[in-house]
Amino acid sequence: MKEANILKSYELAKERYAAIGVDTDKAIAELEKQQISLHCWQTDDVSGFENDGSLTGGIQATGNYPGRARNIDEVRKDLEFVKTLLAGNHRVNLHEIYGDFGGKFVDRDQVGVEHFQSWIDWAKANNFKLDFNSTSFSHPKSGDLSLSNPDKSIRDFWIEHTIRCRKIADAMGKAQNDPCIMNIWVHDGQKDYTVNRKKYREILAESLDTILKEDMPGMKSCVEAKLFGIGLESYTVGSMDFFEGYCATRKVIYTLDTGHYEPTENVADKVSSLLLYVPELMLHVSRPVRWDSDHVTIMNDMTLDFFKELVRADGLNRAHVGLDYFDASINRIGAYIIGTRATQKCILSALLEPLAKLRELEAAGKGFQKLALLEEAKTLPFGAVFDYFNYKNGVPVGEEFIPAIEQYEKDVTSKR
Ligand code: RNT
Ligand code: ZN
Repeated sequence: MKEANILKSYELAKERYAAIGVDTDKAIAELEKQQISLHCWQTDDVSGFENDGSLTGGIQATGNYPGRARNIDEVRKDLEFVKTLLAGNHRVNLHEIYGDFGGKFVDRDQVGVEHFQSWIDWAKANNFKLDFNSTSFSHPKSGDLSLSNPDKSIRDFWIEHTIRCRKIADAMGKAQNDPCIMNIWVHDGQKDYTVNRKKYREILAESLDTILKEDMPGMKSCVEAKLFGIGLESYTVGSMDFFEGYCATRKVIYTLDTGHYEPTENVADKVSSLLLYVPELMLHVSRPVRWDSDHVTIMNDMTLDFFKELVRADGLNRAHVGLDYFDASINRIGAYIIGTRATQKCILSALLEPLAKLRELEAAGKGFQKLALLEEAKTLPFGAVFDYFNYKNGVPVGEEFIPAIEQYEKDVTSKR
């Protein structure tokens, strides 16, 4: 895109937004500060480096587009390239199975900081901050129940794993001088009618209490609620109700994955209630298509509404934004960029809402005027602001990232 056109369009857009009381420079500055945690598992379809076993735990990556990252160097190379196409400084979200195990098998109850030292060094060298996840899936002991398993030996194995993961996250946070956000998602559930529903939930709460007992200043823990997993359709131990109650009473961060609710449920409306009772939110921005399919995030109504609600609830600074999808059917790097940029678009769109005016109108009972302004805001020159944001940060504007990714595919991923 021509530089002069980007600048001219932005000047006009800025003026147009100013007329309804919105400062576009301020919105851009806020968006620049907003880190997005890039989920490492988009590079390799949630495989990791522990072994060649299949993906279990009720999640599935569909498709076999060529070029997935096969080892730690390829994952890092892909992430370094992704970074060149994104405005802002971002984070990398690692799962335990992405440890640097040096070709040896390291079981989950044996993992330690040493297996992530090279990640800590790499992150520092590449100006990334790290986030972390314990991994309860894709393991012989995963079964249907991990932390909620009545069998003490299995439960203790997963408790040990998760405590070790917290220590790794703590070390990451201390090394980067910024808390590492560690997510705990367990797939625990049942395929068919479950009668001891309360029992497993009691056990899960107890296990989590044990895991979270020690305060670790370098990290923050969060727990992820879910509707159901494949093969675990009838019962999910860590349901939304379970984790809402847990997070509210224990003051733990609630992980809200936008794919983890009934397809017709309004995910955006959860934000303002959760923020009243839980300390912070961790977001897994995803796109469910009929189910928790983890399609690539796009700028759709759900994602737009979601970020608008966050901004309207003054909650953006209480939310850690991360992505969670894994589409193996298209170019994986392209999927990253589409999803991250879509998330940035939705955040920007929320920041550009004429909120002060809308609030004023609502308070004055001016329903028609409020609806009219909401409608008109939809066709304001948003694109010119987003283009300028990317231009200002020296990354491709508009569709210009497409050839860059094609080139990387030609040079790198197609040769894998
Ligand atoms: C699964 C959860 C979870 C995983 C990742 C890999 O439904 O969303 O967050 O996607 O941990
Ligand atoms: Zn998730």
